Amino acid sequence: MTTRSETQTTLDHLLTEIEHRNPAQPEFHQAAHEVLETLAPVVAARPEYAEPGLIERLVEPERQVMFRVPWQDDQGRVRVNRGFRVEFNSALGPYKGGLRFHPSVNLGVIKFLGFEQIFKNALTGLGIGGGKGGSDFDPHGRSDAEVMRFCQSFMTELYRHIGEHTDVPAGDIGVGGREIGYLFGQYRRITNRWEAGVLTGKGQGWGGSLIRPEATGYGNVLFAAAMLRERGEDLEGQTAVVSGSGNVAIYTIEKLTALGANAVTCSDSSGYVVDEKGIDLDLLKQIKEVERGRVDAYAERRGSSARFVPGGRVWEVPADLALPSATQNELDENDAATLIRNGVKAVSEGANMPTTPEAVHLLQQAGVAFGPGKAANAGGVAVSALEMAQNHARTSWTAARVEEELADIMTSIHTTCHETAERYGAPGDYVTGANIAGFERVADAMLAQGVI
Ligand code: NDP
Ligand code: 2IT
Repeated sequence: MTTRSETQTTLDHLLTEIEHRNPAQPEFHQAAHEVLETLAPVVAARPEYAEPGLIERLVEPERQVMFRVPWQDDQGRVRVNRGFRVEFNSALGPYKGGLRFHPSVNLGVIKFLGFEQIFKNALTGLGIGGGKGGSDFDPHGRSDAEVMRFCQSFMTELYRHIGEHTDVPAGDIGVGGREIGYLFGQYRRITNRWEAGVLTGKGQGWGGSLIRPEATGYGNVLFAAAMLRERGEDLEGQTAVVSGSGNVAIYTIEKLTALGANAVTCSDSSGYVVDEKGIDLDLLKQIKEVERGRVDAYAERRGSSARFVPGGRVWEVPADLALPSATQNELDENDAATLIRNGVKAVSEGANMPTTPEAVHLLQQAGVAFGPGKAANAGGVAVSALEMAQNHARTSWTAARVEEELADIMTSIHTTCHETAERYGAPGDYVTGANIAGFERVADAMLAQGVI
């Protein structure tokens, strides 16, 4: 029997090898460290997981596709972007994960997201593998026609790699209902198939699931509420800081408000807004979803309760809860120290890997409940899988039914993470619980299916 520390030494060697084999991919290294640094207890306890090659296979994507995406802007100029799809692991089902359109996208970013997605999707308990894709295309300031031409060109290559039984993309940063519509249209045109289950996040009326737009934000609030319940508290009357002002942030604020909390901030890459009366969602939705504007417009139109802080971070606003919902590494050590000083009780990640490893450590040391993204934001992909189920059955469920299923899934993820952490000697540590529980499910499937 190998001890935990011997196992950790083996995992540390593997991490060094991952860094050498995947140079210049710091986000992927960070995600691999986060998972592999918590697996020693389970690998030491269950010898089958120490089988040579198992974890080595897990950290190597099954397939990685990179392609040229040429398109013409409104002036007729040819632009060239790079497209990606990383099909990371299909032991539990078709690859599943979003597409991100943002100038910061590169292979390492997509690999970090795809790697996270494997464990997140496993935690949902549904039959979905892990994948992610996207492009360094920047949709900001582009006309609808430009976005459409870009999406059509992107799908003209991507279509040969995806399919309802193979790989099912959805949205992420810069990809929402509009983009999914253009992507689906081009897929249908090229393949001459009405294959609803090839993409999720589709519009109502042509295969989309009710509650999919809301699911990530709603799910994260339910996860935060479950963490608070463990401590004998609830959301009622709590002040919350939320970063971002996109899909995840908006529906996080909506659910917080519905459950009696006061969400006082939102942000984008220009700065943040603080509104002591609580964010007015109708106004925020109008500015972000309809006008595709910036958050400073919110402060201008809201009146005296709100102000815009250019370049600032929402974490300096005192709050009981923090729900980072913009992007990776947006909450660092200094931010964590500020949150702790201001008495934060829980941090729950709507975004993927928004909290730096040093900040996670500080928060956990200070006794703050910390919900890692792969558990806390799994509601989005879970409802995507429910969308696939509805598509397969050629039916659509009521909003109430989808919301009920989402609530059950989030409760079950919380319980699984909590119990797993306790079982492996890390009570209250949701990072360890999520990583081990996700790993066990994927690893068991990989072992059963042989060396592939
Ligand atoms: P959106 O594109 O709808 O919104 C993204 C928001 O984050 C915008 O307000 C954007 O501001 C801000 N943002 C993005 N990049 C940066 C950056 N580098 N610096 C500062 N602000 C930034 O994306 P989503 O809401 O869908 O995604 C937000 C996060 O949630 C991501 O981490 C995503 O991976 C994760 N997530 C999304 C799910 C989904 O279902 N959509 C599911 C699970 C996780 P600006 O417009 O100025 O760039
Ligand atoms: O990070 C994520 O989980 C998502 N962007 C959603 C993926 C999906 O397939 O719905």
